[in-house]
Amino acid sequence: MKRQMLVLLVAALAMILAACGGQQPQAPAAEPAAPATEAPAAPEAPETPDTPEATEEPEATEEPAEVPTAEPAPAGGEMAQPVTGGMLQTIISRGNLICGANQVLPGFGNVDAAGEFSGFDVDFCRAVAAAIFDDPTSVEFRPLTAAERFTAVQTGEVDVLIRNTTHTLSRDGAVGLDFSPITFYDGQGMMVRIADGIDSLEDMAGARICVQTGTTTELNLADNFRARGLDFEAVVFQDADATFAAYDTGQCDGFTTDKSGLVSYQTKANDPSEHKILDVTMSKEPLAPSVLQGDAQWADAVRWIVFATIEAEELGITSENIDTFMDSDEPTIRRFLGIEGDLGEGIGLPNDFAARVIRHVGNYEEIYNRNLGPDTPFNLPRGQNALYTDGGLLYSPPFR
Ligand SMILES: N[C@@H](CCC(=O)N[C@@H](CS)C(=O)NCC(=O)O)C(=O)O
Repeated sequence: MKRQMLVLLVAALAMILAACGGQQPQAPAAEPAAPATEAPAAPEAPETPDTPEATEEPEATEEPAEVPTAEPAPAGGEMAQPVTGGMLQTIISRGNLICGANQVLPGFGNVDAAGEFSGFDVDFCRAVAAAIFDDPTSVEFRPLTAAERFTAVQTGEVDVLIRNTTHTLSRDGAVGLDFSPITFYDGQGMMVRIADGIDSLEDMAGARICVQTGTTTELNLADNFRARGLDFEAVVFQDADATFAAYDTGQCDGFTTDKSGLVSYQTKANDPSEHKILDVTMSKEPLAPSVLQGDAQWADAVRWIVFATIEAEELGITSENIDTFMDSDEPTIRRFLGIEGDLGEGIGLPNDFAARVIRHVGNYEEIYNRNLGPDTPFNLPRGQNALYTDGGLLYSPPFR
């Protein structure tokens, strides 16, 4: 009788475990180009946390032993194999990277009449291509609106999304993305017409505010005005240019988005000098590249390509002077440039991936200055986007 009870108990337990599911460490998708789950129906993916991705096992549940390491295997122990053959292999076999980009945001992601993409984010797409193919042009840009961008990652339409996208918990979790290091620390701002005499959000009670849907912007706007006890009317558009055009033609009292976006859009105004950006920051908008969750190796590769640009700035290595470092005796520099060691191999990249990135695209400072620096119409001070050694927030872990 006791035995029968035990058997029943074990069977019941097995059924419960099976029903709960997701208890196994999640294997990386063999074919990441295929959607891990169905795309959410609503375009505002981040605001629908009950998307199917919500049931996905977080990456952290993977066995720590799966992390490739340059250290020798423990005596008598089996080394777990690095994750291979996922997205990175698909990209290499295809022969180019497909990067989700913006096409309407000068300075960050923009396309000209000849179809040429440029911008800070776009250069990070090129950096990823340079690391993989030793060729920054081996990249196809897929222009994506705010509403389209997450579905494009979820369905495998793009390999990586590098498009003024804020890292948030719901995007990391329910939407099913994995974020790379932050490439641009931003915050939401408000643009108004100088002639309207508005100096703060408090002067905007009852204002009509133009805002794009499918963004963190729309949510922060509501939070900020509610917190101040102010009424407002959101005038919402799917399309960024339409949102700004409505403001620029006087249909709204204010236009709100990330401050980087405001600076960019101000250059598109009929008369940029008629507008100003209020001295208020309504949110944290840490902008970062992202990939589909579930392919640890691909996420690692993108992560360390971004870090390479930051580390190179700290080491003083630029696209101009990189050759002078090739016979350096400094172990840190030799490892970083792949002259010795096999750091790249551990994340599925060539050992000289950082050198390729710097040679073809430049270090963080070069990328920043080329697109946003003093010689551009934006002339954005580095601020939080300076190295930690200069009082900013940029910090790369060691290349060791
Ligand atoms: N960082 C915010 C806002 C990003 C965003 O999409 N901003 C708009 C306004 S500047 C944009 O780039 N729109 C371009 C488009 O949808 O084509 C987010 O991740 O939600």
